[in-house]
Amino acid sequence: MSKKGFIFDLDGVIVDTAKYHFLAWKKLANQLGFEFTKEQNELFKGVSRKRCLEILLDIGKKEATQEQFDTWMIEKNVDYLEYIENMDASEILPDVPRVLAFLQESNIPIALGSASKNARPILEKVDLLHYFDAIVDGNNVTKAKPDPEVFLLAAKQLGVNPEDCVVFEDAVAGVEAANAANMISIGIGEQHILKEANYIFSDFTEMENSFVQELINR
Ligand code: B16
Ligand code: MG
Repeated sequence: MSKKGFIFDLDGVIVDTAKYHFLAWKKLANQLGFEFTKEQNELFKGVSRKRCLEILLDIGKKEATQEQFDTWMIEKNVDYLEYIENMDASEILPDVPRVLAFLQESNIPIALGSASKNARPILEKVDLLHYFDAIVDGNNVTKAKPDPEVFLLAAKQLGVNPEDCVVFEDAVAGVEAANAANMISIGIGEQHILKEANYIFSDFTEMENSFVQELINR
């Protein structure tokens, strides 16, 4: 049995920050004179901030100079930071601490693999930072998911071979990135959306410790 590593995505796996991203993007869209819906926000999950703004401008059929683009990226993030300011442990998705604690008690190294540049402060706010041996986020990568860079870097920082890593992901692009990295992909969400994942659970309450133990033993 070789050494295993477990990698968690942040938004949609550990906490539901998608609702705050949505409010901030909606505010910007409205300010620019168009609507932005929850359905459209689905396209933004797991996608980098820059790519999100490109998609938003496509939706609103807006052109932007480089200067405007940069300003809107900053404005969106300032609003997002306001929305997440008061986040606390009550916003952790169900049973995430149970799985993290089980892995830690089993001496399994744990990493975060997120597209967000705000990942570390969010983990601090919800008091989960102490579980993580490595944090790879939007500040450390040059290529966004579905490129495997974020997960390969996380494996490297954990000192674990990519094929011995397990990834929990809620986004299609994230599952693709995990598969491209040759890792075991566990989709957290809906079966028909995450069908490329090796295993799919609607959330962590559906995943027993015995399943996590099987992954460790593989
Ligand atoms: P930020 P994840 C992603 O987080 C979000 O799903 C995505 O909607 C967001 O645009 C991206 O982080 C960047 O976030 O603006 O905070 O850098 O799912 O990869 O944890
Ligand atoms: Mg996600």
